[in-house]
Amino acid sequence: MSDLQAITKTLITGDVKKLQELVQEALAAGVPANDILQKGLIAGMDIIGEKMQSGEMFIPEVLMAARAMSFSVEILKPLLAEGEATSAGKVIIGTVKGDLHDIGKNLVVMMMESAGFEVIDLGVDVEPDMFVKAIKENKPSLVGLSALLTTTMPMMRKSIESIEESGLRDSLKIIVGGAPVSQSFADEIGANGYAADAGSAAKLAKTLINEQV
Ligand code: B1M
Repeated sequence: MSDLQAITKTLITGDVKKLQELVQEALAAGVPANDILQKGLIAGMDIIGEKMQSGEMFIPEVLMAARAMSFSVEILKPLLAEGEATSAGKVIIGTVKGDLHDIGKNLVVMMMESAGFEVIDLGVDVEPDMFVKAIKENKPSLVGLSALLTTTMPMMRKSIESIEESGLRDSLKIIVGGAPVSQSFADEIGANGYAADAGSAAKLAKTLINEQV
């Protein structure tokens, strides 16, 4: 079994200690951090998703795997993120109301911070009004909305509407992302952009903020 296959398999078991050891071993063997993330950990999460759907895995087991993934991402963090000294701008990010998925959103936070943004992370299950309140308090250049469920995608529209109703929409850019989200959905709900992954989200944020100034 390759290093990456072992990582995928161990992620599914949710064994934090063993997974961390395997990640360290793969790094020591010269496997690039991004391959460990994409081909080992995220590939494992996709299998977990299939197992959830087919009823082979249940929520407590998925939570253990999610925890093991988060601890392992901590090891990769310094290698994935090459920080910039200057501030690229202020960003507010959150997973929308009704949605508790945060692994992808946390990767977006990490990539944005490493691209030099000051990121205010509102966490998960964020009410539209919480975005509005945080915008008023922090005056960001950009807001990022994450959703992993088809049932919470409408909350992205609702969050953008609340920002519009508060009169703050023209002062910032809004980007959306998450597995069920697409460019056409982003256009439909009036977001400024859509990013498929964490690296693209950081690049898109830079492009949009540079357009603004
Ligand atoms: Co959930 N879950 N889950 N889950 N879960 C999915 C999303 C699902 C596809 C699994 C499946 O059935 N195949 C399915 C959704 C189906 C649908 O809506 N069509 C699902 C379901 C149904 C549910 C529950 C309803 C299950 C239940 O209770 N019966 C429930 C809902 C709870 C809730 O949110 N209210 C639920 C619960 C959970 C756990 C809590 C157990 C756990 C989350 C733990 C956590 O996040 N702390 C969990 C997990 C782990 C998953 C899967 C297995 C993995 C998600 C993940 O972390 N992926 C997932 C299946 C899957 O995705 N294959 C599944 C890895 C992560 C790096 O990728 O999040 O896509 P991702 O992020 C990417 C991009 O999407 C993008 O960049 C990231 C990095 O590249 N991105 C952005 C994300 N946000 C972005 C924002 C941006 C830009 C890019 O700009 C702002």
